[in-house]
Amino acid sequence: MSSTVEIKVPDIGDFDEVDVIEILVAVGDTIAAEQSLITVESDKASMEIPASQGGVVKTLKVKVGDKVAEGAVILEVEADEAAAAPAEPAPAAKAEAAPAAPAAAPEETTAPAAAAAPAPAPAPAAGASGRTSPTAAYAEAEVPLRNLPHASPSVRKFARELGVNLAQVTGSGAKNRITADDVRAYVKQALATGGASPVGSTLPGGEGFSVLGWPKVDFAKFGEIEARPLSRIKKISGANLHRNWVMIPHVTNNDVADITDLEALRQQLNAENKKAGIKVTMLAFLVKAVVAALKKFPDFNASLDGDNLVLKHYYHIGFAADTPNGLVVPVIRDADKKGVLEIATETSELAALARDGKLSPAQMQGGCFSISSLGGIGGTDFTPIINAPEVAILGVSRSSMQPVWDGKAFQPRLMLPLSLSYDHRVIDGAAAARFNAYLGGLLADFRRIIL
Ligand code: CAO
Repeated sequence: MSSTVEIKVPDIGDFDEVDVIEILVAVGDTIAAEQSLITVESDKASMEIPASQGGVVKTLKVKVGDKVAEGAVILEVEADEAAAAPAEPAPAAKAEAAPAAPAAAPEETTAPAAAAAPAPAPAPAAGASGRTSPTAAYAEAEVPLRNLPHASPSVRKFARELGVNLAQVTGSGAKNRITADDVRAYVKQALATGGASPVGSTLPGGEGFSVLGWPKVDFAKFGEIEARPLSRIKKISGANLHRNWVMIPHVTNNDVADITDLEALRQQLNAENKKAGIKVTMLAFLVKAVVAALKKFPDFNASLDGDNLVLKHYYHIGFAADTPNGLVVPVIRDADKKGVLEIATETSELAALARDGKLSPAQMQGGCFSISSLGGIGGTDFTPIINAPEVAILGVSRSSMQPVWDGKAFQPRLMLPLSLSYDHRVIDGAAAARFNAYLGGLLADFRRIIL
């Protein structure tokens, strides 16, 4: 049996209306649930809207250039009820941009060296200032919307970051759609042939760089294998992580904080709040302490835009959340205005939404600084990748009892490893060491937060 079903624009976060910039299906196409139907774009983000339902497209109700809001009908499908997907797709699952340093969020279209996750403050329009990025020229080129190469926003973004003009790339996907692999292949080809490469491969001194091609191995020759497609989140976060790692000069400052007293307070609060069902985690204290450190060191609460540092006067803190499909970075908004209990409640709610794939794009936008806590799992330190366009990220490993010399004797103290990765273009090593030491001091004596 079949029936006609309208597919509508789902919750699109903070935006009242967004522009339709791409139609990804045509009348007569057989579509699957979760397949991308259209790409929409606001002044800050672009995202694909997925199908809530599979079937055959009967009518298209939107065209490129239209403005649509939540609830607007995109198209009608002749739905095969047997194949129908009952649930509204989670818009977050389709949000462009994503797990950056660690995790994900809607795509920035104007941000400088990156774009992944947390949308920054109102970023100056592209081209507002003299950018130094080798990709700037392409990023700022005026491309008529109707002639956009057939590629998803994440692929376009990936290409932009590499300085690749998609008009020169041949698409291998359905209907000649350009995939991330096509862009990679194009870059590899350009690097392999050397010469005047169209990719951003020229170093400031004029000399080019070249890398070996990716090893192509027939693994099946050596034993049994299976190929498992990467999840959408992994694909998006992978591209973002790669870009951030390559484009940001990372340095990590490692320090330890004595959290013996804070852990005692945490346990006391948890005993007191047991009935209310609130679990205070170390993460909630970390968010609060990070806000205080950002206030003391404002350059950490900033984004690079060409020759300008955009300083933010708000404190939205992202935290990496591990989900079955990959990492995402939900954002605690206005963490400076919230207490530890409120932050603890919100982080656990956001982490649960993240695990269920139900975070909205808005819940992953606007971050100023990210925390990646592996403390509940293990490790002594690690190098978190900065969540561009942020300029620093705090990695937290597992606390452990250590002998600490108090001047007369060794005392057993609970020590928490703090790994602060920073963008060395913005932050000097001394400033990073001061930030980390200050943070450690706050965690050692949380009363200092109120000073
Ligand atoms: N040291 C020692 N123990 C810690 C700790 C630390 N730094 N941080 C948390 N723990 C303990 C907690 O006390 C808790 O133990 P109890 O249940 O006995 O109280 C346990 O670890 C689990 O903690 P939690 O999961 O309740 O809370 P959390 O704040 O540690 O984590 C969240 C929340 C969302 C950060 C976590 O679920 C998560 O997803 N972590 C992974 C993030 C990640 O993958 N980052 C890497 C990104 S880069 O690739």
